[in-house]
Amino acid sequence: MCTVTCIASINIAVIKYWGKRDEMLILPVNDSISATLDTEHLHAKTTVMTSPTFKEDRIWLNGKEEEIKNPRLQNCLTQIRKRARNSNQWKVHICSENNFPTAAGLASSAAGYACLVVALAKLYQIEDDITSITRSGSGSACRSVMGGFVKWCMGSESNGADSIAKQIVPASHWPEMRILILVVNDAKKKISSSIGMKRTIETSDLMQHRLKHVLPNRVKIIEQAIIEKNFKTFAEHTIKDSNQMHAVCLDAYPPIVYMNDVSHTIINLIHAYNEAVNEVKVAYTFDAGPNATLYLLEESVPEFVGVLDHFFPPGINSEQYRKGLTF
Ligand code: 2P0
Repeated sequence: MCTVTCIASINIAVIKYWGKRDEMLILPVNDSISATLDTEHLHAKTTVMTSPTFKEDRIWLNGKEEEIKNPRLQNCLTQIRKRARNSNQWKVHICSENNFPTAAGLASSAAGYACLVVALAKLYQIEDDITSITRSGSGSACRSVMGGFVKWCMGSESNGADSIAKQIVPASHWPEMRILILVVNDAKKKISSSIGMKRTIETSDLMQHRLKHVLPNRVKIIEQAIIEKNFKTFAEHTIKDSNQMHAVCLDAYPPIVYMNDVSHTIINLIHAYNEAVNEVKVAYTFDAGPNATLYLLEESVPEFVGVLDHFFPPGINSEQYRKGLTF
């Protein structure tokens, strides 16, 4: 028997991946940029095992057996076995656990597939670049293979050979950076990212404006801001990109709405706070769900957590916030 265990963390995009140009190969319509959290907190932990006694490939997610025939999972397994350097033909058993809510817009599939592919690559002794395999599991997973700030370059080749993730800077480059995740609702989202992206690409006019006139510049600006540790520029573009992703979702037909009233209350609070301190100290971003991720510097954490505690006192559920809070 052979066993490998790996841990991979979620990543939170500041330039959103939203739209595919090739659904089969999972090739994006734009470059995206994210930060991968350290492995201490929100992570997937995956153990892969092979043994001559295993009769079939099997997978357990959070302790429950799931369908191994899932096409994306099959894609990953097929590609791994094609590139294997050893001649291990034994069946594989996969056990994966997330220590955070699955499919609630917290990039669980990114951490899960990154972790799975890294573990399988170790098991099958694959040493070359594996971002294309992680991408075939879940697009954003390719960004979770690396730490720090990571850019997934859309690439231009039709086979996806140059659609790969690259580290912009390691986490140690900006050690003062902190990420807070505000879990508004941990229920499974109603419209998956894949369906949301497809509908947006097919029906949103605003999406064309985003792709042609906004993103090429924004990607360059935010990359430079990360390298120069310019928080103000980084924060403003992070906020704008989140809002634009949700704007193109709303522009899709039928419209897609991922944020709820609590999400909007958080947005209002952050703008009010930044105005009150006369500085952009906190940035927010929302993925395909109502939960907020905040980027802020270490020095701002105590005061801002105090503000959060004041407006969102622990122990009150989000339904009460919705009714009780106005800014
Ligand atoms: C991102 N999201 O850049 C964006 C922002 C959600 C909102 O990447 O279809 O689960 O598997 O490639 O990777 C979520 O999309 O989609 C995502 P697939 P994935 O983080």
